[in-house]
Amino acid sequence: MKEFRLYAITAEQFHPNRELIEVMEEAIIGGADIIQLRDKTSGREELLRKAQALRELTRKHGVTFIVNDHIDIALEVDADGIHLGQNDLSLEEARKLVGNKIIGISTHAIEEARLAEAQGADYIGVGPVFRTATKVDVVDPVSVSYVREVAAEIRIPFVAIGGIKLNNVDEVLAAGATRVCAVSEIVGSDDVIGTCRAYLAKLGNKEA
Ligand code: TZP
Ligand code: MG
Repeated sequence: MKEFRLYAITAEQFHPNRELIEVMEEAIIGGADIIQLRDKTSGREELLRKAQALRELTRKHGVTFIVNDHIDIALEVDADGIHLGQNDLSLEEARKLVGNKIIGISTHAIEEARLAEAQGADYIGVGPVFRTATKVDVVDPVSVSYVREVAAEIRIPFVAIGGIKLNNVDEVLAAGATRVCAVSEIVGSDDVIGTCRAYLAKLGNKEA
C-alpha cells in the first residue's frame, strides 16, 4: 500500500455545524494522507452518498480512502480498502471479497497483531493507546507499551490510535510509532488544517 503517516477518520458528531466533505478536505490539505469513512448510524443510502463524495475528494487529492465495516460500499465506490474490527468477518473471508484492495484490522494485543500479519493484513491499528470517548464499545486502553511491542516485532505498517492528542503524541512516537490516527482532535478542531500540520511536524522527525 501507499505509505502514510497521518490517518484521519470521519466522526461527524464532533463537527455538528460543518459539512463532512469540507472538514475532511481540510484534513487532507493539512496533510492527512489516509481517510477512513467510519459511520455507525447512517442508513445504506446515506452511507453510499458519503462514500461516493469521499471517494471523489480523496481521488482529487491522491490520498488513500478506506471504508470501515461496509465491504459492499467499499466495492461499489471503488475505495482503496476496508477496515475491520476483531469481531468482523475474518481476513481470509474479506480477502476473497476485496481481492488486492487494502485490508486493515484493529488489534489490541500482540497475539492479534501476529495473527493479522500472518493472515495477510496490509496494516494494523494499534490501540486504543489512551482512553477515548470516540468509540463506545472500545476495549480498555492498551498504553504505549503495546505500541513498543508492535514496533519491535511486527513488520507490516501499523498505526497507533485512541486518545492521541497533540499533547501526548510525543509519547506514542517515542514508543516507536511512525504513523498515527487521531479522530476527535482533528475533526473536532477549530483549525483542522493547523492541527494536521502540527501532527505532521512531530511525525516528520521520525523515519517511517
Ligand atoms: N478505534 C480505536 S480507538 C478509536 C477507534 C476508531 C477512536 C479514536 O478516537 P480519538 O478521538 O482519536 O480518541
Ligand atoms: Mg467493524
